[in-house]
Amino acid sequence: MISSFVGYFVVGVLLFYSGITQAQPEMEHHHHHDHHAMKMDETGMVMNENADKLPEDCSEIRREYQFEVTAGTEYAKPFPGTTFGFSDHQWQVEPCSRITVTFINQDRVRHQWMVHGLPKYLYDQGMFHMEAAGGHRQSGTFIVPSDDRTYLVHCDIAQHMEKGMKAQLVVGRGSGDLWSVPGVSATFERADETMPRWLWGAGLFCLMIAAGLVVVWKARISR
Ligand SMILES: [Cu+2]
Repeated sequence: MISSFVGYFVVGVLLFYSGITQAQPEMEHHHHHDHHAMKMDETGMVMNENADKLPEDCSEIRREYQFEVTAGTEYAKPFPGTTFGFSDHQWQVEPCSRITVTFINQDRVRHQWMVHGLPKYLYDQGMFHMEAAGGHRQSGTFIVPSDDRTYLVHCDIAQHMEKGMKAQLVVGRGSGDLWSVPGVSATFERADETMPRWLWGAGLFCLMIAAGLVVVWKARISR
């Protein structure tokens, strides 16, 4: 009941959103010279792209990477409990490298490839963000700083991360695996285990009630 209500709400938001993107095809013009670089059209968007500004702690671009990332339900198959997935859930790069990601969406619903925790003086809200409409692709470039760090990459659309669209970008030696990344630190099987554990608790509760009843009954008998 509640979940179907949430479903209607999400569909409503999506319809509203697609209405906005279609009603304003000149959006790209408005944002073209903006500080927060943003490309947007009916195929999706690329936000905070940065192909030339070096992070303060980098004296040069140390390496160039080109990744192709595909998104779709097909990539969820190897991971029980997931619905969506990326073709890769982990990328390893050198510090101070320039990364170009081509993001291909094979599903009908929108998907995002969003990196968090980048320096805020270069990336608004510390993120580089791409969104591809169903059946479309986007391409964008960003530069990572020099420190060893593991960055969260995910799709921010409601429930998509929980359903498998969670990944990590490891710069240098990284700073430890993130929790619940499919194929890296998959804890989705553990999520399934919470069901029996919950049932176990319920069983124990019933047993205690039964024991209590027996005690009361015996007390009445002995009177
Ligand atoms: Cu998604």
